[in-house]
Amino acid sequence: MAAVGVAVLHPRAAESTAAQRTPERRVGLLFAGTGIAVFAVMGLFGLVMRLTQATVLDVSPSWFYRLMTVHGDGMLTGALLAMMGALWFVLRDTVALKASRALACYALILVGAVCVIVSVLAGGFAAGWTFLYPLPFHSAGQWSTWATTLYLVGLLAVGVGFFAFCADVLATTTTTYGGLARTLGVPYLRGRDESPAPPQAIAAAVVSIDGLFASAVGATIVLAEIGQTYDGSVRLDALWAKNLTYFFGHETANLIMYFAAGAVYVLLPRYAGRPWKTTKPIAAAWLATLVLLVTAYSHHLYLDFVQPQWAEIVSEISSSLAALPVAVVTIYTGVMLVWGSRYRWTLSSTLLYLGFAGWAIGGTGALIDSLIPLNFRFHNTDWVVAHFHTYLLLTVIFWAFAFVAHLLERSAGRSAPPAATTAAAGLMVLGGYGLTGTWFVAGALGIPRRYAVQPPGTSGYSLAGSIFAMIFALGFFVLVWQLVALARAGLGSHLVIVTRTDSWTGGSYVARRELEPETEPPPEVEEPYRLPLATPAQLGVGLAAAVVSVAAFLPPVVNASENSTRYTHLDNAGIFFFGLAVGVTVGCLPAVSRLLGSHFMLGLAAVVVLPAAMLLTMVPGVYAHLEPYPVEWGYYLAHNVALGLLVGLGSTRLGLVAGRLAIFLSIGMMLLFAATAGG
Ligand code: HEM
Ligand SMILES: [Cu+2]
Repeated sequence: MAAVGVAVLHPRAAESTAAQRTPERRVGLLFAGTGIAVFAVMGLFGLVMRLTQATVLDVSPSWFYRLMTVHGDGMLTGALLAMMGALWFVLRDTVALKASRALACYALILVGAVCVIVSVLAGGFAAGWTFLYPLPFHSAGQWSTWATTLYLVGLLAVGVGFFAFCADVLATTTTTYGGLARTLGVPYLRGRDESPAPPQAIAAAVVSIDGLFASAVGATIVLAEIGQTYDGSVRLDALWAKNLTYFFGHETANLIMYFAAGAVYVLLPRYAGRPWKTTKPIAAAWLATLVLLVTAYSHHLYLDFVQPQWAEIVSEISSSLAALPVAVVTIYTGVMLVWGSRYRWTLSSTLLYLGFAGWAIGGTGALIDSLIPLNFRFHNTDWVVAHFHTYLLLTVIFWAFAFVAHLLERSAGRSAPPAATTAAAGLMVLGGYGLTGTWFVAGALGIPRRYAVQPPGTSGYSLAGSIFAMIFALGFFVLVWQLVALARAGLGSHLVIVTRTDSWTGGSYVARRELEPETEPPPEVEEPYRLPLATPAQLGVGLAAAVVSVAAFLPPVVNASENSTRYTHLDNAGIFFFGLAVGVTVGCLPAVSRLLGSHFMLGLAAVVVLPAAMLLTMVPGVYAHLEPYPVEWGYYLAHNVALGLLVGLGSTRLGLVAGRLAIFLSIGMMLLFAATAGG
């Protein structure tokens, strides 16, 4: 049976590629299948929007903006899900990720998505997927507060699912490859490591770290806005709010691409018959990306003159640089891998290859827009819509299709007929680039984005775009039809028919049994992972931090803090920090750690839920009326200490890398919240 699913691969890769194991296959299909289903529905909404701008359909503006909001959120979530599944699938060859954890994250994301859909379609929420403050609170009678609340809660659930996924991937991958520095290839770059981690592991570490940053920052702004839904006295600082929102928004949209790159490092070689090895340029590029990913977002604030000038300069430099490392290195090495390899052209591998073009073209469009003199012209025009649709639709979505085709081709043991592959790919390329092409032209002419009713005389671009979108849809139908055929051909390929003898009657019967997996899953890494504070010196640092933060309780500090909401929040953050430092230090004591055991999921829940609880109770509506009463106020402070303590204990269950990062992020959330919600 070794031949099952291998016939479609390159002969050289077929020998070294392990047969697909059931858990990976199922998780991959679930994530990517959901992503593609979401894509189909949201694509239809996209077409309706474009036809409205073309004045062919007569959808009211309030419905246009609802569709736009749910389309943006839905597409990004669907694409992210698909690529999370793909990266999980390729990592699982060497990293013992647990399917149950991936499924828990999936469930949370789904619950969040349902909340968002209800808030938009039933509640009328239509502030765009970026929910930029204060728009959610100025609905002009289009939606009520419950819709805003439900929308924000939905985003929070999606973010929590994503955070948990990243924490698990980071903890397990870095433990498997011997720590963060080694996984990222730092000793290898310095010539001290002969066998670096494979590129998909490097990518996984980088995207999960940046994913944790993005979701922690996103959660902070979402929680601050939720605070305003039940405490009308809360006012956020609009500039801080915008910074946090775009940090989260830019990051998440961008990360999808980098998740995808990680998966392609494994999938492409299976058709090229050559391994995609870690090289110094690849390792260096990902290291640079780790930093550039978090500094590039502020190109969304070029037009905000109150933003400090140094921040604008940093963002112009990092936005320009961000495109270079991974994109160029990956596209170049990927195309070289295919070049002269007798590449095996199947449905999957064709889409993989075509995806590189979207990344190069869309990336160039982004780079052009990130240069300040040009941004004056292109800011908030259809140019922006053009560039991100180019790499999301023509790269990420192509790769999502390619990933599912890869799974199905292998269980079917064949690919789609060449004519069908050509038709599907050809129609989608023509339709896709036609669609984004009309946006590039419209943007260059200055047509603004996010206008339900576009400037008079420009509906021709929208009409052309709509026609191209329908051509794309035609290609998509051919593709789905082929995928269904492959799925049916592969049904039961993991089962074998065996003849058994009934032990009682002695008669024999035929039964189907799961094929024995030919390869063992990777060995599980032992939990709990290495502790965040491992040596006596590190424990000493934890203790010192606790002692220093006692200052937050000193009467002069407390009195001074009562004069402004911002300082009250800072003081609360200090009190939380005290609890946190104690919790981490105690949780890392060997005896206590043994007692706590290996409760990764419980630790993760503490790290995710409790900082959120802290921020939700940090609004004046909750604490202000307690302040005059010493005992009640004491309870409030004790509650903050307790939350910090439990977050600290929880973080120790996440291991050295994810645990330390979780500690850092929970403090960061408090400080960012104080800066934003103190206004
Ligand atoms: C299937 C073909 C697609 C069509 C026809 C389509 C159509 C549209 C249209 C008409 C808009 C509004 C543009 C404007 O501002 O005037 C839009 C916005 C958007 N689309 Fe798509 N789209 C497609 C695919 C995708 C994909 C694959 C993604 C992401 C994976 C995506 C993500 C977005 C986002 C994030 C926005 C911005 C929403 C906002 O401004 O709040 N779209 N799309
Ligand atoms: Cu951006």
